Amino acid sequence: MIRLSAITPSGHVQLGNHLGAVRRWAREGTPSDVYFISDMHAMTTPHNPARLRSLTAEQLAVLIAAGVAPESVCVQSDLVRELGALTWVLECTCTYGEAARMTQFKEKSVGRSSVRLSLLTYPVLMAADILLQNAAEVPVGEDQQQHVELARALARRFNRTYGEVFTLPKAVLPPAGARIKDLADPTKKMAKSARDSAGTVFVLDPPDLVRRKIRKAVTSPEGVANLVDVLVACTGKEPEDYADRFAELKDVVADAVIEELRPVRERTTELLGDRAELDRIRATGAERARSRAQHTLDAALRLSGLT
Ligand code: AQP
Repeated sequence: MIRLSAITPSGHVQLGNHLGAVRRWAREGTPSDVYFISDMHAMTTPHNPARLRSLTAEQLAVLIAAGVAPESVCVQSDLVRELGALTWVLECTCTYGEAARMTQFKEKSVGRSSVRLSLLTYPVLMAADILLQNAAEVPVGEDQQQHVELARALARRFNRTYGEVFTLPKAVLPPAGARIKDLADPTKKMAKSARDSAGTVFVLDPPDLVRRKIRKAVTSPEGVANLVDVLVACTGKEPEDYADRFAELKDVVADAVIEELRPVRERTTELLGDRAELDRIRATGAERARSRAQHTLDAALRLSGLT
């Protein structure tokens, strides 16, 4: 069984990405899985090419530093030709209404005077990412569940219309930390590209900054529930285990987060100092993902009447 998931270099990796996704890829992943940096998805909102390239390298290092097996990581754009071809076939399988219903599209396009067409269509590219590799499970945080459901619907429709080729994928959510909230505004989820970074803990933030951000966290009922969720996700313990320490909740949470992130931050710094090793891991991962994609792509093109 193949598991596949991705992270988009739209900003620095944040605590929600780590607890909701990356850490699970490291703990539960097997060498046949695929975990990649979705750099093409980062172009759906205005982007800077040099920053995109540097965040891609940084995220590759963070994944490996977090313990994701180097043989299962790759970078999306290394498969740009294969993905481009399958995305077209899947766009011809998806309706406009299905794409326009996506919550993330609605949230990210609201109030913008100019919206890239790719913001509407990128869930179809994401479906191509998943289906090309025959993934059965997609470990994601809650916000990506709807996109995985779209991938499943497209796979099922294609198989019924043209012939069986795709594995039907399903989203798998973590028991805790599926939706970490912004510390300064717990009505929103924590996000890499939040306008104000005060409520976002980044995986590479130094410990004193992590502590400061957590100390300033909002303590509304939602804010406290979020801190407890972070604590449970970091330590694997139950909230009751901390019942006598709730008065010092923020310090307890800060200690747990700092300890959780320390090895990732330290190892990422080492890896970023060894670009040749990162490039080697990237090239090996691309080769592996590309060769595995070939059979599915050929079959999908043939069954839909192309090639
Ligand atoms: N706050 C979160 N809590 C739990 N899981 C989260 N994820 C994201 N935010 C949280 C999960 O992290 C994985 C990688 O996310 P992504 O890079 O594909 O994009 P995203 O979901 O849009 O993440 P961000 O950080 O919010 O990025 P921006 O600001 O660019 O939109 C996914 O599995 C996601 O569910």
